[in-house]
Amino acid sequence: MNMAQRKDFLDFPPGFIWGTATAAYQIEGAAAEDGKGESVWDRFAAAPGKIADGSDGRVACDHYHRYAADLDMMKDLGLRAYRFSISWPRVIPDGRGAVNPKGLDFYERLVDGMLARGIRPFATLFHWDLPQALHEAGGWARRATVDAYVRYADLVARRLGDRVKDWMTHNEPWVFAFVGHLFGDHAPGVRDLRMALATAHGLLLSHGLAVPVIRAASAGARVGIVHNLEWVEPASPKEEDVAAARRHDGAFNRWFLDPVFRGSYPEDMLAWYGADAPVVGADDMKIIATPTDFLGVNYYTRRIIASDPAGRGTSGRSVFAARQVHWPFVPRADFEEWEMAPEGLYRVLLRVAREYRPGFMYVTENGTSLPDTVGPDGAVRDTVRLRYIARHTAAVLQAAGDGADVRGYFLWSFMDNFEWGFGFTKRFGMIWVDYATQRRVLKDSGRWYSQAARDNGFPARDANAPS
Ligand code: IFM
Repeated sequence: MNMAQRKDFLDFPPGFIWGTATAAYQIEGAAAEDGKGESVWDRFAAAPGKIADGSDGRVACDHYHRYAADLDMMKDLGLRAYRFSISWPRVIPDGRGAVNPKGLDFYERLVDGMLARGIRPFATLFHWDLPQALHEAGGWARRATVDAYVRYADLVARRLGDRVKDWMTHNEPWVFAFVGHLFGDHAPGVRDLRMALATAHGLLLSHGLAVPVIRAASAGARVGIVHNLEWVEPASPKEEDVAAARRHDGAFNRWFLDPVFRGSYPEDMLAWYGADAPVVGADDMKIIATPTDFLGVNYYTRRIIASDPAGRGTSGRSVFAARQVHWPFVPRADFEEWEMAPEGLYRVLLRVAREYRPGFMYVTENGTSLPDTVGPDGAVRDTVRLRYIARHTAAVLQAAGDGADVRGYFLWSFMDNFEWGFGFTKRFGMIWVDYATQRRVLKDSGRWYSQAARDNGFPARDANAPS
């Protein structure tokens, strides 16, 4: 059958990747097992009052012990790509000293387990679990941490690079830098703009330095970075609202895209940050702009922004003199700030393709949290999520049709997990997890996604989209 001709059906390009994603600290557990060192998240979560439900990632989904059964489920669902992250302190407990062979062995078992099941591994090297010792030595603001990361990237790529060919240096530097070092809601819980910007710079610099190192260790590897991007619109045509929206876009999107793809920080934001802007070494920007193969786009929301010098900015702070405005009628996720706006994903992909020419792209994360429960019939009827995924993947298809080279979509997340400062109160998975027993239950959305992956598309009516 010619799959491209199905009537009333959204056919995705041949070879489109339907994957799923997780991160080490959110699922692995085994936080102090087999020689793993302490990460900033172990330390942060242990402090009273930091996590909404008082939980931590010590056990999480116990994936460290249950990975084989989890991969079996992935295979049974017909998912052929898995984006996972490697825990730096599991591999090098203090970040820069002795290597922990058992840590590397775990990732080897995991990767071999994927390959044995026909699942393509997409590895992220840093998804926020910085070794605590490196944070105490000054964190990403120090060149020593940048160099330690490059050593770690080299070590992991040498060990796994014959089997892993898709690498991501960092996940969402914005979140680690700003939520962790300006807003203080994430580990390591610092509240200092200068520190946030220095952290972001260290992350970007380490990315640029690691790209050739990974390529050298993993022949034929494709290497990229993952940014969380938002579609931003001013709340009104008023000059101050337009300026606030531009500032939000500058802080959130351009501060991370411009260096990687243009080799410079945006001028307007450098002026806005003034003396807090990072110290930039002579070759830093050239290094950060080392050409990559692809960009990973994490998309969760659009934001409508109004000027408000004293008001709540993103994440409740006014550093950007802006405030988010919600439109009535737009459904929101369980995360109050997040509007369900698939057209924003379409626009982000086209904007990035046109303005930054990043090679190709993957949507490396997209998904939504809902207060899922298991019904008396044993099912999790998460119709809202199902529709969310259908509409967002339809937006990806539309963007691909309009010229954005997007080659895959990774649903966040494979299973419910530890959602950082929200602990276990948010459920993003296609699989529901009972944390007391570690029972897994496939949600309706997971069943739908599995079918879409097998069919490389789905009926247009699922997304209310024209076929
Ligand atoms: O759970 C996170 C993930 O670690 C990074 N991107 C956003 C997800 C949902 O908040």
